[in-house]
Amino acid sequence: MIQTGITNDLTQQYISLEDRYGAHNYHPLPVVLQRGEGVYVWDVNGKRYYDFLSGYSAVNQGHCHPRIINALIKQAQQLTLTSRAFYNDLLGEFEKLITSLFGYDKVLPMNTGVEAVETAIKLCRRWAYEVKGIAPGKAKIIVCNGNFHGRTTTVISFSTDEASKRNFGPFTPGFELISYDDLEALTKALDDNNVAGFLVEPIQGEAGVRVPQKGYLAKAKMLCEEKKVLFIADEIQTGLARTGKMLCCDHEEVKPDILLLGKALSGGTMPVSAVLASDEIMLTILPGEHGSTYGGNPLACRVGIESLKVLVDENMASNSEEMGILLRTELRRINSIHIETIRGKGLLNAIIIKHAEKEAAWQLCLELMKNGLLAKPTHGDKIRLAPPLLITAEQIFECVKIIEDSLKILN
Ligand code: IF1
Repeated sequence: MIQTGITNDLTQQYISLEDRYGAHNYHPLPVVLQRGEGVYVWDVNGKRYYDFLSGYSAVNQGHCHPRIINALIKQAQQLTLTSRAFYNDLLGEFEKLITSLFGYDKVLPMNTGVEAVETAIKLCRRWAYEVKGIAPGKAKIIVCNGNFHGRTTTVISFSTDEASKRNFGPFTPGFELISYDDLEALTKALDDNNVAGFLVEPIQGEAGVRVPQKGYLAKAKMLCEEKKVLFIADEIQTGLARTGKMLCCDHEEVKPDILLLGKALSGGTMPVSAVLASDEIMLTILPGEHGSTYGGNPLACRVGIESLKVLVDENMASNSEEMGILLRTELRRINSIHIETIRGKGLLNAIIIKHAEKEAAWQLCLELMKNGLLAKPTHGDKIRLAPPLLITAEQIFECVKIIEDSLKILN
């Protein structure tokens, strides 16, 4: 039985149910949510919270955005899944919209983010052997320490987080780890004709919102170009207006060779992901060589179209940019001995807590929860602050006040 130290019976009832019948693969905050709207969520007792996690950036458009929900409902009553054995009347429209929005020849639709990552790994290897001419089975993909790209066995093969990979071996070969935000290390690793790709998060989310030095992405892309290596940007968390631009790579005007999107591509309703690339790369996969049951289903396409349109129509990237600057400015004004640093871009931010006590960040999150704001620690001392992108200045000020008041619990 998970003892959460909470008094409320109703909450405890739900938690006990999950404890008894569910795998223990998460350690959630002791709050049971029942409703969401915009920047808010409500628990089973009707208490309202600001959601500062946004489903790990899947709810950029805000909870239950009316346009996205209406599109979902309407399509759900018409046609949800055809499989790719047949055409459907929405996939082409979705493909045209997303490829023209981001400037690519083709898109391969998948479901979860990690499926997009796996697809990119297969595309990169296929391109390596059939276009670049690397010897079969020799292709290498460079990846970064501190990465998070999902939880399949191949993807955790190159994780540097022990908890994500312990006793899940044997692992998939063909990956080379270098330090993140380290151009010298990248240059050295690229000095190998078997390198096919460089897979990188423009900002490392799970590692605690690690923002690389200015110019890192542009220089890395240039180094890859010089060596005919594919620059693969995992924008599953940083993309879709989260960091103040439609893509985090846009801050440095970098055009990835393969672009990965997910999470907010469906506005937090259902898993929708996408891999975008040129014809030279994408057409190395022939009919019947890759796919998935739900990839490109009409429901996902309809929701994806509306989710992209909402981001553009409601100027969410510029609001994310402005509100992010306001949030970091106001957080830096808090004069707390417990704040080591504040970092982020747009509305992808983190507070790094300085405290002798290991559990300090968790304790702070419990206090934030009590005061009406939900956030979660990542890797011990970092608390990600990533509200939905429609948050207003007034709400930012209110949330900073909640954070300032809650920090006192650490005194
Ligand atoms: C969990 C965080 C973790 C991602 C990037 C691919 C994926 C993710 C940059 C895979 C997914 C999620 C997974 C979720 C918690 C969250 C997460 F980084 F966002 F905080 F775990 F590290 N690339 N991130 O961030 O996408 O297959 O999950 O759709 O696993 O607990 P997915």
